[in-house]
Amino acid sequence: MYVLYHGWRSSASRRVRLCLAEKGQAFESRIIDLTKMEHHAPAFLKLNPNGVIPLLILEDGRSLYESGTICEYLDETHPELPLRPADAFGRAEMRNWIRHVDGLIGNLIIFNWAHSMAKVATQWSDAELAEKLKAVPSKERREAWMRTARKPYTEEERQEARDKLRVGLLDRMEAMLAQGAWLLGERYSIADIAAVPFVKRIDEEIAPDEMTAARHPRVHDWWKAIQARPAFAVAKIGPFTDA
Ligand SMILES: N[C@@H](CCC(=O)N[C@@H](CS)C(=O)NCC(=O)O)C(=O)O
Repeated sequence: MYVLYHGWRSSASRRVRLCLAEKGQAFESRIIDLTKMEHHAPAFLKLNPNGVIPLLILEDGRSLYESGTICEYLDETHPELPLRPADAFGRAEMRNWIRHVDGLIGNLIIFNWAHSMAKVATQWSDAELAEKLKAVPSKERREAWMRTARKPYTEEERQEARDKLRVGLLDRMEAMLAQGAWLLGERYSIADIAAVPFVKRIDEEIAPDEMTAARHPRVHDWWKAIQARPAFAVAKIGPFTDA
């Protein structure tokens, strides 16, 4: 059986759980607590030098990271009910979209880390914070942890992030959905899966007013269709905040 190192609220983990659910694949769940920096432990970094979740351990013991790559791997190895376009061009477009959505993650972090991560990180002493930051492999994430612990994002920064998600995600999706019910046309694909965790957060906290039928009608319908898929419930894409 697959073993998935993940977090219930982690966006990238949610993608992989959705893909596993679409493929009807069970997995052994290993929760990584980001507030305890378990993803920066040496044993974890050995498997994913980027120090992020998710991480999938295959049945033969090999491991894979990067949610988009994992989803493609799962689709290739479980080809029934394909989640990728049948042609090379379509698959190339799908990868470009996933890469584009991945590039927006910083805008999500501004909102996501203000909850349970901030609750814990603000309690660390300067010495503890410095020690923890030493293990964070990327400069961007060191900065994100530092901001979360010491310098909360301002309302201006939050608005800028909100605007980037509206233009870079929702407006782009609205245009793509003119071609069909799903982002790449008539076939539900990993392109849709890639957007789900972002849209979930926009809908529940970041900019719910942008999700109305009046503001983004096609995204509004797409989101309803996504939530009606049996895999959505199986993947447990629940509320992000404790409230
Ligand atoms: N591009 C990566 C992004 C993974 C990622 O950023 N994971 C987040 C959770 S959604 C994480 O582990 N954050 C903790 C940290 O950066 O310290 C993927 O798609 O797998």
